[in-house]
Amino acid sequence: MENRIFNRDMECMPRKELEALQLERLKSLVDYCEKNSKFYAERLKKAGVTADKIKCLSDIEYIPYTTKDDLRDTYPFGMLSVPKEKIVRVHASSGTTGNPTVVAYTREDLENWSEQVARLAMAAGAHEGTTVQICFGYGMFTGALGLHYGLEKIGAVVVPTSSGNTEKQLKFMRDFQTDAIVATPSYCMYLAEAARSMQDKYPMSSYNLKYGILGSEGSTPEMRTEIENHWGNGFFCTDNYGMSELNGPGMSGECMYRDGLHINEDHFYCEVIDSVSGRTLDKGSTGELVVTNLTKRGLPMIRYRTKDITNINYDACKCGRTTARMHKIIGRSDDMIKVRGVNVFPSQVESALIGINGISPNYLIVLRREGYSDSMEVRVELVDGSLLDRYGELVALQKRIHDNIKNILGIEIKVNLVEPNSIERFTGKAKRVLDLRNEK
Ligand code: DLL
Repeated sequence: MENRIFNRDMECMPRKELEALQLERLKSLVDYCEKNSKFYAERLKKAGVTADKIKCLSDIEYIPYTTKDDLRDTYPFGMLSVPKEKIVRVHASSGTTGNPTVVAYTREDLENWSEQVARLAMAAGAHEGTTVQICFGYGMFTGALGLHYGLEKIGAVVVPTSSGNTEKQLKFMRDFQTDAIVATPSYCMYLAEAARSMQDKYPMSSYNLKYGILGSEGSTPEMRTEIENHWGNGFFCTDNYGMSELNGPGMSGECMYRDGLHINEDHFYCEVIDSVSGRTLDKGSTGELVVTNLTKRGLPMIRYRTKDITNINYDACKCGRTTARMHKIIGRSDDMIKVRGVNVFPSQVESALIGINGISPNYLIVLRREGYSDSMEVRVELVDGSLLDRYGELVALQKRIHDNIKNILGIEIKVNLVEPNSIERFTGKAKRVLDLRNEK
């Protein structure tokens, strides 16, 4: 893959200049919020912060955090900083409990967002003329439209198939000779499995797929290798991160060297904090990511607590970009599950499973309460269902998986091997945990 950079001036800026620009933009954001945001004007006043008080970037610590609850409490438009008529787009998160979180964009916000996505999509391999199929669901989710406009800005040939309808997806992929797909890692894997299952009719060589711009959910490096092997022919995928509160996709993404996700730092100022005490951690430490969107004006976000766990590397990258790189998301402070007092991230289970022959990377963690204790079952799909009739082999495979997971987590678990294709597939974000501990 060629190393292309969409906006060299911004992405390769000397760090001193970049930090000066961040400071200037932070002051201007605080000043803007004092004058235009009822929500932030009150917060800033209470904290005794004015734009003049911000002398260096770490002075941001005077400002309190913003949380998802703030957005929910002010649903739908209580955090707007412009009259509603100045908003040209609204998105919302699904909101499984309570009010969804609504986010809104001015025209200028949309332009910035497209620029952010264009940079990352190019870092991931897209360029003018490449055919890119967007397999994210179009709608209130930011993934599809975010990538759509970013890719159009680059001049890519955008194919907005949306999610679902697997056979059609694959047909367009073959007929249009699609170069790249945009999807969640789990859906990209699912499409590869589906393509393989139709190999008699359409050989894998009938696809021209070269890379995957993946994101919106976590994937371990092992899962990535599995996806790449499933597509074959040198298929290469990158990880892309973002969240609707911070525009959507476009906050950070991997370049061809895949050594962390480049942050669009001229737009996003990042901190890492201890999620329990709320204390800011030293550079390089692992903790919860807190982000300030320096250029957003419709619905600004200052020190937003993402709940995502990562660390940030500020060294320059081989690709020439000087922007800091965040580690792949290690987990979420709220999808971390506590099992008998031990912290477990689904990603740990995923990395323990990958590389074991005979199983697919589709799994489900089922938690139950047995007496006073938690039990954890890891349900894993077999590739060959006939193994269920071969007791000796089945037990050996079960033991291997059990030992791998136990070595990583340090707790006892139960492994349940199940028929191929019996675990639910998702076209959007995959759900890996079924917590039945509070069920009677
Ligand atoms: O998922 C935005 C997005 C769309 C990013 C497409 C990348 C590509 P939300 O639906 O608001 O926004 O979900 C945000 O998803 O806080 C993370 O927990 C998780 N997430 C997003 N990208 C990644 C990733 C979009 N690359 C929430 N790795 C975030 C791990 C991710 N988790």
